[in-house]
Amino acid sequence: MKDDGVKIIKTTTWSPGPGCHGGCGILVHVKDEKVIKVEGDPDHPWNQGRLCSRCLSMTQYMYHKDRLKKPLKRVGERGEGKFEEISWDEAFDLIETKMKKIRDDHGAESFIFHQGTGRDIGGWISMLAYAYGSPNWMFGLSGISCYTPRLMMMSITQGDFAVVDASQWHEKRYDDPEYVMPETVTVWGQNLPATCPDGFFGHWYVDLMKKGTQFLVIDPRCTWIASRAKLWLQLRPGTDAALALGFIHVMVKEDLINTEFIEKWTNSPFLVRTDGECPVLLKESDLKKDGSKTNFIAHDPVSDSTIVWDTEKQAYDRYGLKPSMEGEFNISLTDGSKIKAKTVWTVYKENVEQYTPEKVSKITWVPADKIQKAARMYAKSKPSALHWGLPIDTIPSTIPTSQAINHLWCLTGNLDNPGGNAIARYAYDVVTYPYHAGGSVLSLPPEVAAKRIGMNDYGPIKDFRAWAQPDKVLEQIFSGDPYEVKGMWIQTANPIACTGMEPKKWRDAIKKLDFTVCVDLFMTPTAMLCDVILPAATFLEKNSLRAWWVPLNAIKKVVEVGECKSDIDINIELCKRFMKDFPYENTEQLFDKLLKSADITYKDLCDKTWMIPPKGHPSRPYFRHEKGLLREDKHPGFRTPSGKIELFSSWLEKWKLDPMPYHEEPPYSPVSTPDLFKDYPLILCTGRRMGPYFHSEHRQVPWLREQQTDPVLEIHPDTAQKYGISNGEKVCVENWLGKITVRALLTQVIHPDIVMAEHGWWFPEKEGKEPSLFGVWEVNVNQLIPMSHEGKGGLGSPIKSMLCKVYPNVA
Ligand SMILES: Nc1nc2c(c(=O)[nH]1)N[C@H]1C(S)=C(S)[C@@H](COP(=O)(O)OP(=O)(O)OC[C@H]3O[C@@H](n4cnc5c(=O)[nH]c(N)nc54)[C@H](O)[C@@H]3O)O[C@H]1N2
Ligand SMILES: Nc1nc2c(c(=O)[nH]1)N[C@H]1C(S)=C(S)[C@@H](COP(=O)(O)OP(=O)(O)OC[C@H]3O[C@@H](n4cnc5c(=O)[nH]c(N)nc54)[C@H](O)[C@@H]3O)O[C@H]1N2
Ligand code: SF4
Ligand SMILES: [Mo]
Repeated sequence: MKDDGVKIIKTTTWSPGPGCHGGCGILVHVKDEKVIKVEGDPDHPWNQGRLCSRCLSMTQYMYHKDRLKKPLKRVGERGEGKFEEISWDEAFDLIETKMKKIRDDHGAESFIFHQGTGRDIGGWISMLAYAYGSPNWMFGLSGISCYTPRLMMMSITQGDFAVVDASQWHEKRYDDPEYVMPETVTVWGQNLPATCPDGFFGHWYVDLMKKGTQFLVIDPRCTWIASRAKLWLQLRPGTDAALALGFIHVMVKEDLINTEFIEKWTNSPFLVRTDGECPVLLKESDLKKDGSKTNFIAHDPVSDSTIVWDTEKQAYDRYGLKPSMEGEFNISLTDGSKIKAKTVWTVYKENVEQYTPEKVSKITWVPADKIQKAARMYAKSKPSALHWGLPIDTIPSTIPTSQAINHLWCLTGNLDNPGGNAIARYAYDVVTYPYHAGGSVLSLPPEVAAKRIGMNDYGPIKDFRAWAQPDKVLEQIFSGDPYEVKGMWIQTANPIACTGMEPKKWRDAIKKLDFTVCVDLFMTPTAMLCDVILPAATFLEKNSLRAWWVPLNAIKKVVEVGECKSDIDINIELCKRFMKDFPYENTEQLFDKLLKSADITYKDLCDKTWMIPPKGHPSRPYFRHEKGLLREDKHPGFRTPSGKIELFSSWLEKWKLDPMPYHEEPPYSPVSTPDLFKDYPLILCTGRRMGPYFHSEHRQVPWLREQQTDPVLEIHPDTAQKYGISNGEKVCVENWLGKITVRALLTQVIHPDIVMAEHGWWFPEKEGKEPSLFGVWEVNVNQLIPMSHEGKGGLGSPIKSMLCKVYPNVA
């Protein structure tokens, strides 16, 4: 405490407040039980004192006059805007009665638990869903098109998620002796200085730039980083798989791959049966002779014969041979039949053969010589690190696209090495999000999990992450098939303004349900349609923790505002009402359980504020695959079924998806729908982030709103001229699904054949009740993007690559 009565408290950010995925260290200045200022904590290794405008505006956000401060109950018709304040006891009683009745009458699965992006919520909302008994916990974005595709593809390919190593695992950061600066960082469809997404802080790229790292940028727009890059490839949206395969083609042709790494750590020497319609990975049971593990094959030059052996180690010991990466073999199977087989690497090379720079250039619009140059720049740099962003998730071909890009670092050995792609695990393995029905907080019995919507349609929905599939959920709300959906709990989501594609369908869906609850901090277009609204606390008004990825952080309750409650407290109270033997009495008990793997109590973590795992811990780099730190069986290798990086994916094969990467056109494009393209001759890209705003949030906050008052459409000056549009003019953006009116921003950063629209817009100052819903229908670009276009595995959707026309708004 200083003399002026100001207390300074160290804590960590996480939603709600900035909204952001970041976990910055801050110093909170408190006077008379009120926050008067927030500043960056210079000692926190993550942000080292730096802060964005959203955190710096926290006082305006948390003490805003429009903040919800008491529970509300709807008293008029849905959407009429008539609510009355009720006490928390009344709210909990009402919710308990209504939700239990739906559970009794229709089964727990008929209630959907809907969240938005990954913030401090996944653990607590899935806990509530499971305590109630519903398997239908959902992130409402069509095709779950944010982060989940990335997480899943990296998990099934290499067993773990990986990010650019910007020294974030070290207390001393760039000065740590173990750390090596990346020679090149490739930024693939990501705008980090504005977005700081997913456990990464934008300033780290600026730090690396200053220290001499060169940048390769792949983006249809000339972003801030692109303007400072050594090489920038301006590709057509949604063609990233072709580009990555073009890189691989060049790398293989010019021998820019790390053969030693590929031989040792990937499944390239495994055998693929090639005499059927499509290549099939041969299983151990097909090959084994005496019950031993048989995975490798080689050509013995002495006897000129094919050797199939038990384990890699035995092969080395017994024959002194390395597995053969390449070749075609005649194999006798255990059932006596004879077949033809090739190694994975052989079929892999055949697959990439077709992606010549010339062909890829036609698909992507990137000149062939630039493709070659970029592939060389990426592959020759040592170490080389690569990060991809949201646009790789927001396409129906997200699975093969993520896979192709992921392979770049697997083929060059830039994985788990300093300055390459570091494997990112939750600090100390403290996990709150469930990755399967056996979640970290509560588990779901298999017969209940089996009712998850989308489970029977898509392998990834069945086996990874435990989300319900949102496109199928929306369809089922209207069809009632195979069972009726009766209610929705919405916590951290705004489907009408942001998360939902075809948002008018979501409006009708919400209004069709028997009972809906929204937990938010402000009245939103979505909350306006709900039956009960609960006021949530900001991160400065709650206790919580964060382990995404490092450090392990405490979030501390500093003050209270109105009667707002934290999401965790709200959910624990309801869990106790819905589940007889709910195991946690309060948040601290729950946190202590989650922190067991870090061997610390929540109270002690609060005293420290943050902790970084020590060297040698499985959640800290490097070279853990060599030391047996990644796998449960403690063997060297990766956390995949085979222990190898699976270039030919056994999971994709199991899900009846193509096991190797390929290019697929977006569903609406000049190539796939040439007739539509005649009427809608511009590619509509959406959702490039705005620094002052997090998605649909923050339009109320004066310091943020003054940075940008209304939504804009980025359009190239030549294109604007062609359509008679001048800078700042209101324009209509239209396609066969809908129309919005926004302001034209003439800018050379965008390709002439592409326009970029912002997402998440509504106007808190406009009429809230229907039909206006805060003016959301005038500006919400999601009206031009369809639902039910999810990709083959139930993941991905065409959020960033649609078609449209643009014309001056003369009305
Ligand atoms: N300020 C702010 N920060 C945020 C958010 C926010 O709303 N506001 N949202 C957060 C969330 S949930 C997310 S998912 C992240 C997303 O953050 P990022 O992963 O950085 O993604 P975007 O900003 O959507 O797009 C990044 C870049 O991709 C380019 N791009 C568009 N289409 C394509 C394509 O087909 N291929 C390639 N290669 N590039 C393309 C765009 O031009 C843009 O420059 O940001 C997070 N951070
Ligand atoms: N066209 C287009 N649409 C997009 C995108 C795009 O690129 N283009 N991006 C998509 C992506 S990647 C994402 S992740 C989604 C994001 O979609 P959302 O996560 O739904 O977006 P937000 O507007 O950040 O948050 C929704 C609501 O949650 C409230 N909220 C925030 N934090 C908390 C909290 O901790 N507790 C509670 N109870 N409430 C909270 C906010 O006040 C807000 O009203 O949007 C998607 N929509
Ligand atoms: S808005 Fe910026 S400063 Fe705030 S938590 Fe996110 S990354 Fe950190
Ligand atoms: Mo996202």
